[in-house]
Amino acid sequence: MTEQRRVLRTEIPGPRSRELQARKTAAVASGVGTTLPVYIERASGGIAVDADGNQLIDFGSGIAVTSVGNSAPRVVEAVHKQVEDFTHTCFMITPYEEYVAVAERLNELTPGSHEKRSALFNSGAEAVENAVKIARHHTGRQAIVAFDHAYHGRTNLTMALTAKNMPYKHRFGPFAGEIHRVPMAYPYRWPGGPDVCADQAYAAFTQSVETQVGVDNVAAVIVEPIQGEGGFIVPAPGFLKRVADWCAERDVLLIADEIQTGFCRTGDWFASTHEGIVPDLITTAKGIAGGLPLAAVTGRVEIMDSVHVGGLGGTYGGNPIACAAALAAIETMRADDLCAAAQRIEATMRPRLEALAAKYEAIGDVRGRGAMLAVEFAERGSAQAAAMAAACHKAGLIVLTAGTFGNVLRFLPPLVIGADLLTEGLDILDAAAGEVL
Ligand code: PLZ
Repeated sequence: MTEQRRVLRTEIPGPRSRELQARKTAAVASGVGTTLPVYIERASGGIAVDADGNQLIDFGSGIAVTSVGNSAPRVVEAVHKQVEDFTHTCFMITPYEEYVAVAERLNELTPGSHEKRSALFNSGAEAVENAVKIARHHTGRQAIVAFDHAYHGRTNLTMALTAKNMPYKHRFGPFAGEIHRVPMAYPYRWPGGPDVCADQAYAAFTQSVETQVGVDNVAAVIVEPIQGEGGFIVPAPGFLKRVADWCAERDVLLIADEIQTGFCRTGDWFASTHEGIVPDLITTAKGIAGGLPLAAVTGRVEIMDSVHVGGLGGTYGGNPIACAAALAAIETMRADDLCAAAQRIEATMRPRLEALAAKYEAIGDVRGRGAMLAVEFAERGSAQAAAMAAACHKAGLIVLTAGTFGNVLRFLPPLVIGADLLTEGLDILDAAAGEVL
């Protein structure tokens, strides 16, 4: 395991990373950006080591993926064993136990005690695509309702579901049809203020769907229980429960996209639980497999099994190595109680972020849950968030930005980060605020 200590040997990025970035520019399509062009050679716990020997504190987890830490011991062991046993057969041709075991775990761990089935895929976007396929097939309807500030991926259908134009959709159309957008109950930016947000957003949702889409045309409503790329927007209390009840009363399916919020990130296995909702279908990815590419759709048996044999699949979906990693990652979350770890991270971070917000007028909101926390700047431009991120990067702290207006600084530390590193990261953030705000 890498020594859990921040070390700066060169400026960030250092000479070796700059060399590699020049090679990247010459070889990799420029549409694939890099937030912080330090080239990583090793990582574990809360530390990433770059090509110049700098050791950075990780408050990003590769966008909420390495919740169990990079190269988590159980994951490494399981992957080693699997890679020696076999690497691929294609589950649709000759199956294997690991896929079935991941489906069993997902059926058990996702919200609701009803009977479930799961199907495995490679990426979050692919899971969302399949959730929509299944919802349309089962209901015989086509319309999908998505929210302002939503992020669901970069493929054609998921671009249509994603709200933000730049950089995700700009000049990539035409987009898939039958996607309808409604307002999100976003307390901090709600025109009438947070107190009326849930009521008014719910009224806007029902009115828009009932008058513009037609309830009988709607297959599903898709929502992130905390919006991720959109800026860690926690819906106004009670809003999602009312949307879920509205769906249930009309046989409209509720799809929870828990790709970013899932697997202990918010202090529970899934963020839907905090909202008191039981989705009909749930999409997962990211944190599921400790860094290996795996995604899933899990849902009610009658919905999942409505699809004809052969209607779902893909060459690599549920690859055995990714499945072995997922079983080990899930075992780590369970055995080491990483939901409690996420709650402890919040207990340390939230008061520090609130103190920052009290000190600097530029910070308008502190929000999130568990180890998925953010500050939003009052100004809608991205300048302050970008300057804060740059100052943190320079000091050896990996942080990410987000938000429709690019003005959110978000924190997604690995759930296994040590208390000392967490505090040191927050001290760096304080210093950056002193410099920038
Ligand atoms: N749904 C809720 O957060 C991925 C995307 C980063 P993939 N979020 C990070 C970027 O700029 O591409 C995400 C998500 C939610 C779906 C997805 C898509 O998951 O595994 O990236 O396809």
